[in-house]
Amino acid sequence: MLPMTARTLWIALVLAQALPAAAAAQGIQIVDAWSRPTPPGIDVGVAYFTIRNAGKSDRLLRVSSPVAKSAELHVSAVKEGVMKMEDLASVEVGSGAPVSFEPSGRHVMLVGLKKPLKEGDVFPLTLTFANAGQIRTSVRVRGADGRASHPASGMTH
Ligand SMILES: [Cu+2]
Repeated sequence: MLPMTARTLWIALVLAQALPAAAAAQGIQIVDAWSRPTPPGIDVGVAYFTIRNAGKSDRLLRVSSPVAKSAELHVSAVKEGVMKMEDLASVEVGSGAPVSFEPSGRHVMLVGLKKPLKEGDVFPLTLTFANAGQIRTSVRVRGADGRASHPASGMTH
């Protein structure tokens, strides 16, 4: 048995070491980032992910990836029976409420791909938030089916 003072110090040291990991888990996390392979001749791709926010409210301002000339925030919506996309200036990320980017909804459009995306590829995506700053994630290219909910159109989103 350690003397009480040494034991207290030891516990304090253990807690101090645990703190950085705990702090990292409190902010914004990007999870389950994925993409689709691009069909031949198409230089536009897509990225989906979920933003988790255990901290205070924030706002996603922009995205970028070295695989494309530009990356845009879009939302798909059915208007008068037709699926259309609109630009999003930014995306609100409330505290505690996950924000999903998913087929037929919000997505990142990768415009001007430098090379086709193939199943199994992994590429970086950087998300810039108003408060949290830049957060980098890895996007994995899944099979062409991705998720079954994707509308059967020629486009990749
Ligand atoms: Cu789009």
